[in-house]
Amino acid sequence: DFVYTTYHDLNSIYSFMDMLVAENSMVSKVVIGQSYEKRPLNVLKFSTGANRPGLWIDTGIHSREWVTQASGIWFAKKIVTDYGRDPVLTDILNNYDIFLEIVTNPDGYAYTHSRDRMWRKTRKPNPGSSCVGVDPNRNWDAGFGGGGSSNNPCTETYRGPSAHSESEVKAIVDFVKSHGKIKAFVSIHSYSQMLLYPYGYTRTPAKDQAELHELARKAISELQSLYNTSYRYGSIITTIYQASGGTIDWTYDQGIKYSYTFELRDTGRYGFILPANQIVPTAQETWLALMAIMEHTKNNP
Ligand code: 0X9
Ligand code: ZN
Repeated sequence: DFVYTTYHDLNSIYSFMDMLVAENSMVSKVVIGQSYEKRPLNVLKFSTGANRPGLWIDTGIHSREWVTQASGIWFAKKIVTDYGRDPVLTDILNNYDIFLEIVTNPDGYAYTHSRDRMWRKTRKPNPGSSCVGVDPNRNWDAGFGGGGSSNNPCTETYRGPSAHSESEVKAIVDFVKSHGKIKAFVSIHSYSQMLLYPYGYTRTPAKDQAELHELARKAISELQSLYNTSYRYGSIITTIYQASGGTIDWTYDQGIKYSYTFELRDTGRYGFILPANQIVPTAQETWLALMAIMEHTKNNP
């Protein structure tokens, strides 16, 4: 049986997904594209009926943020376990499909196991530079090239040659556009213990700022109720720092009102190298916040 209390390599996560699909009729695997190194970009689809609007969750777009992929695995198991048992999740899944991309940057994730545990970016070479990779959270067409992103391929926040130049990003762009009915989009990072909403590229408040702020407050209060983990919350630019070309600014500008980014545990003691005994508690508390966001989305169509 699969172990949720340790970190797994890429092949082990791919096997987990196939096992979950084999054992649960509500789960299927959608391949939305392939990475630069030609790995599949697998999205788990949890669905109990046809033609439903969608809720999106991604983890691991920054490959070194291992607690996020590990939490994504736990969320997948939680969804199949709780459907038909937890009335709130059951109601959500009777009206919405959930899409979960656990390894959003597979080339980077493989590299964090084989060569460099602290690798963040994609693994696409940059012509004219010996430095590899693009920051997939600066590559979206939302204030692309603005403050808090770099044009230097040797930096951790290199935005890439153009918006959506990274196949890992473009695959999600194409998926969101062709689906057409994604109602909430949650992109999960670590670390800092924050729940953030748009914008990151501009100080202009999002038009739904008041509602997004109130829902963030509710979500983090649910999160804190489990292990007393404290989170900050607010817009990206006012709470963490300016970041242009970020995922949820693009999804919000596409009309997905409930666009959020988490920064999971911790606040810096271990940082990206979070001890494995914190995987399950991190996933459990985060799930409560995700449920708050999904339930609010369902109740405010
Ligand atoms: O810098 C980032 O990309 C994020 N922090 S991290 O340590 N995970 O790298 C924060 C950016 C805010 N999120 C979005 N712009 N979506
Ligand atoms: Zn990140």
